Amino acid sequence: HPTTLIPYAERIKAHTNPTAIKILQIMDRKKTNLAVSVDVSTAAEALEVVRRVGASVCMVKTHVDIFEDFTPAFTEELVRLSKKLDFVIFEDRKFADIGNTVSLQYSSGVHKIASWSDLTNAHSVPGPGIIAGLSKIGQPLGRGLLLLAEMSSKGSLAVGGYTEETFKMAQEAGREFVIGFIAQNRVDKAELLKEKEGEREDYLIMSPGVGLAAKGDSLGQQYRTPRECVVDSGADVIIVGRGIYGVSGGEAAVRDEAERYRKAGWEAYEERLKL
Ligand code: 5BU
Repeated sequence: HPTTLIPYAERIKAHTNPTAIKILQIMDRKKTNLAVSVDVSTAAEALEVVRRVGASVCMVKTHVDIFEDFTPAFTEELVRLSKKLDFVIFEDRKFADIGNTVSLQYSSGVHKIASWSDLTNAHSVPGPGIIAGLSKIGQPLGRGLLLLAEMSSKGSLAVGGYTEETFKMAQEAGREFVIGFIAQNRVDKAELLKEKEGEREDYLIMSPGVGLAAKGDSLGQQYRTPRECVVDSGADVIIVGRGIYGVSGGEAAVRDEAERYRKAGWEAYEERLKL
């Protein structure tokens, strides 16, 4: 795939969305394509994990609706840490409703996601109105959106024609707001990429379902190694949750494990540039 042979830093010029540019700049600056997902039960624990892994990651992914102690103080501190430790914030909200509803869910309620999260994601199942509803809120703030083109879980229905139509929906929406996909493969097939003024369309592919030890869990999650994701399947960002925050051995172990995944992801990226 042509995009996978271009260094992250060179791909910056193919983007106009501020969040896409920021992600690629951080990846290049910190030599990391690792995102850590902090799916712990309290905001306080999540911040502890972020302080430990922050130096190793380009992105921190949250599910803020998990926290039993969520307050706006959490997002304030997360934003502060994102500036200090140099990462972007990705609330993995997986919006899935009509445009009007998602624009309210994105801007309002307890979580006010658009006010603090650089990046969020949406299912394509409702049709392009979901992109319009989210972009109305997020684009003026410089936020980015990923569409869910595939999932890591066993038996996912986001395959084949669904995945292809999701790609086309993103392409039709334009890259001012939709900057890429959550997927297991390069869903931006080389033959579908359009060229404008000599510049080929560039999308960021982010893959969850990454583990160096486990192959899956008891609820359908399936893991691949960083190398399988980045070299074999062309992912740009690897997303790791339990493999990092779930490691036993205390604070230092979590930090070391994040570093181990960062190295594995970065070495895989360097390997693919030489293909
Ligand atoms: P894990 O602990 O590394 O299995 O966590 C994976 C995270 O990525 C978790 O927050 C999921 O909600 C998220 N995820 C996923 O695992 N697979 C997918 O296809 C998508 C999201 Br989309």
